[in-house]
Amino acid sequence: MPFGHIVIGPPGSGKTTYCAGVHQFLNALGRKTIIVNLDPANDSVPYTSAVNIEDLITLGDAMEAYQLGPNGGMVYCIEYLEKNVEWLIEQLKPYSDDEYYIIFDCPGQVELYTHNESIRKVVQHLEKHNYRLACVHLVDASYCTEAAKFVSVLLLSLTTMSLLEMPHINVLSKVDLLSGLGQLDFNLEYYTSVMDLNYLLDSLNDHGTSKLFGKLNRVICELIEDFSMVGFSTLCITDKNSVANLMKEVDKANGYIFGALTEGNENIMLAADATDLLSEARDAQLIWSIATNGNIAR
Ligand SMILES: Nc1nc2c(ncn2[C@@H]2O[C@H](COP(=O)(O)OP(=O)(O)OP(=O)(O)O)[C@@H](O)[C@H]2O)c(=O)[nH]1
Ligand SMILES: [Mg+2]
Repeated sequence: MPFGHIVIGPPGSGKTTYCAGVHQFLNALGRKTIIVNLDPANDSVPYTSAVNIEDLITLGDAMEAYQLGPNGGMVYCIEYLEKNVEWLIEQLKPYSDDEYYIIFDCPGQVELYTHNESIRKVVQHLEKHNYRLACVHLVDASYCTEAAKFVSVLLLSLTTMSLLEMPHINVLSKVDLLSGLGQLDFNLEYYTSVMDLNYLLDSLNDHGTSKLFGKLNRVICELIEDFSMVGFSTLCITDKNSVANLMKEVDKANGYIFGALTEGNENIMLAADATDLLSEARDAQLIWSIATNGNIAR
């Protein structure tokens, strides 16, 4: 019963860096971890993958054979992986007992998680073979700096959650870079806990937004709030505590914490247990000196 997680998110959100960092972190804790590279556009990666989609199909071959551009080629590669999912199962065989923890580095094409079904089908197939997986969805924390970007990220997260239908953790990545991007309108915990979105409406509607779109913005905010399914963890990949806190969430989501907690990682996971998501956001705000312009959302 191997555990693991897939790592998804828009281009440049930090997926490959995350895989390398978490791989190092877990191995240092004595947890045998492997990385599966499912991104045929990953040119030079900072890790050694145990399984690599490029041994099945390369982006270049797909583009050349079918005269596709990079986006079409990528979709072709992932659909090809879905059709040949038994290849992946076979490649994973040496790692298919619960001694191993598996991290899947996925491509950044957003459509693969919003309306194309291949990744979902590959995950479902792995689940049928008893892989216990969660999804870690990285989005760049810089989206917090503008209301419209933040709302679009919330919608993206909801759409992705509803397509993949698996245990899901949304993460604001590269939180250490926020301090260089000016002041946030609200404290970081406002963005991580996705509190009362009405506070964003003024900013959303301050560009001479027509009545119709103003109303649409309000309804979108209400929709996101009504489902209250989206929240965020924060991450700076070079900060051990930040990685430990996130791994605690992931271990809960895929059930690892109940099924395979071994000596070695026990202590750090217990230490991480002391943190909740709100205080994690408060700590991150302090550690990374993220300034706000004094607005308070209650
Ligand atoms: N400051 C900072 N930079 C980060 C962090 N995580 C990733 N980066 C940087 O963000 C850039 C993009 O990271 P990648 O890991 O290549 O992102 P990706 O999501 O795999 O990108 P694609 O595969 O192209 O979709 C790199 O320059 C990383 O060094 C972080 O936590 N903090
Ligand atoms: Mg990558």
